[in-house]
Amino acid sequence: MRYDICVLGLGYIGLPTASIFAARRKRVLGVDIAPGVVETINQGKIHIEEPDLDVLVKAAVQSGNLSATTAPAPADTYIIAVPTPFTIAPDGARKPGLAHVEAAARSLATVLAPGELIILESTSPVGTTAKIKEWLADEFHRLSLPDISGELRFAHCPERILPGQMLKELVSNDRIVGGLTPEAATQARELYKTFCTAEIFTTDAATAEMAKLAENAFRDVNIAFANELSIICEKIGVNVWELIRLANRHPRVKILQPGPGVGGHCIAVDPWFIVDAAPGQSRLIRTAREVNDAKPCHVIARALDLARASGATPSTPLTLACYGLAFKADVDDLRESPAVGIVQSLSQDPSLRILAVEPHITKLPKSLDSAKVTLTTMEDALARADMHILLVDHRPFKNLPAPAFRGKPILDTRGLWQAA
Ligand code: SAJ
Repeated sequence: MRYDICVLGLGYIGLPTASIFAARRKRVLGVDIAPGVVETINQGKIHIEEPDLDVLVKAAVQSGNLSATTAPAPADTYIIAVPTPFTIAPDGARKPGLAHVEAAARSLATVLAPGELIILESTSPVGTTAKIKEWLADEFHRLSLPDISGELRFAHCPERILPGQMLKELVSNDRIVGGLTPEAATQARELYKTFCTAEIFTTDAATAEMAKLAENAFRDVNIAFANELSIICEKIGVNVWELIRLANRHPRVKILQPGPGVGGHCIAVDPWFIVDAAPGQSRLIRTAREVNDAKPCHVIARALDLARASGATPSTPLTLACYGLAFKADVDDLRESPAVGIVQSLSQDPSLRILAVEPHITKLPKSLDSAKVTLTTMEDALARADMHILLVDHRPFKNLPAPAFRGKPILDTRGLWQAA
């Protein structure tokens, strides 16, 4: 069968995108290199947690418009939505990791035909869309196939959806579509109109690539400001939550919320692609990354100080309850989560026993699967712990009354329990 769309990568971006196209009656083939993921989706189930995605995927698979497999097949449009992490070079520099994009692009060589459109959705360094064309030309040459790279169309359409609100934002967020040629951008825009009810702006591929990086760097810099403020306020004895609430009453001030660090695979990654491209010109963006990356160490030091002050020693260990492991509120995603790193580091301390509360999981991640960390419920942690540390502002942790803590010390990195 010939597909309308072939989506490569069925993760947090690829799966919602493939499903929403299928819900709009496009014939969609989803491709993932993990056979387990393919099997799950073909059963109409999902391997990630996102509100309402289960219903959408089930309906898409049952309608026959969405199926999954491990290798691409001919389609009018190919959408690449694979991870773009960074790698750390021996000198410590963060380098964009484009191996998944390159592999996905090269895997298309045997199925492509002239006139087809290839869209890169993965957040990528400037120049990646153009590189896809080069990789394909190289692959055609390597496989002794006719080089049709000049007859294909290439565009970058960065995803901008927020985990936890993906299906809503997929439809209602404005989009930017950057083509290697104007025709490619127009063709991609027409396709996204299938489900996107907001405005779709066309530009060139490099501008679209940089726009996405700039958006996430903007957020990172603003979170770094909040995180730095929180440490300054701690030093000078000011309640940062009250300070931010009051400062934000200025009509042109909108300070974000401090936290235990910045997690996830977007905001903590993408600014490095800008730094890598222009190291001498991106001092602020680099410093923001460093400020945010240093925040978990600050939280660990404060937790240990509080534990010592509460009498924790190796012979008289205290039980510390850590609330939240996810990278942010109300999601199950533990990847690149500062909370996980903090809990792991605290669990190494011989004077602490750790209770971890994470309502979105049933099993601890491997990095915490030691005898010193126990996954438990909020009620159990509140009853048993000698100290409480809030790491993620999940809904169930909100509005806990002071008596719930039974006078035990608390460290609130999100301002849920201590906000003025
Ligand atoms: N955080 C704070 N304080 C805040 C806001 C966030 O500490 O005031 C922390 C969160 O707890 C989390 C991290 O920052 O650890 C990132 O969370 P987030 O909600 O800011 O962003 P993501 O990573 O879930 O999604 C971002 C979004 N980008 C922007 O808002 C500019 C989303 O629109 C993108 O689609 C997504 O990155 C992506 O895939 O690039």
